Amino acid sequence: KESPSKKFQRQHMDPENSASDDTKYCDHMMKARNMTKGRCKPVNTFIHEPKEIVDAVCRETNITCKNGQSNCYQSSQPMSLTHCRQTGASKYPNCQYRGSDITKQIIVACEGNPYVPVHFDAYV
Ligand code: UM3
Repeated sequence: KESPSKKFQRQHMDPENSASDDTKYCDHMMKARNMTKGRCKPVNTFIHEPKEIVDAVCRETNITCKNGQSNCYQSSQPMSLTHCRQTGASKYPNCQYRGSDITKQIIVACEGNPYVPVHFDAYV
């Protein structure tokens, strides 16, 4: 079975690509990373930074997650992100997305040993 950290990497990590204005990025990536199976995942953020940099956020400032859990962490540095959001006209199985390239601090939830990101909570 896929571990929570592998799931985070599949859904949120894309260090190879830099944020681009390619309007097809989200349509392609949401499908390639298996987030359009069974339903269209409505919102998902990809992080264009090295894994070591993103893993290290688990050692930064501890904050409360949106769901009230206490294991969230906010990056001190802004990161290169592509935020994908399903379009209003998009209907499963034809999942369509709009992408926004942004540079923002991220908030992730961390778990396990090693203590690594398992959920993308927000950007600020
Ligand atoms: N999500 C993002 N970016 C946002 C907000 C939410 O990727 O700015 C994702 C995280 C959650 C899901 O999936 O939407 C529901 O909140 P995850 O726990 O698998 O990371």
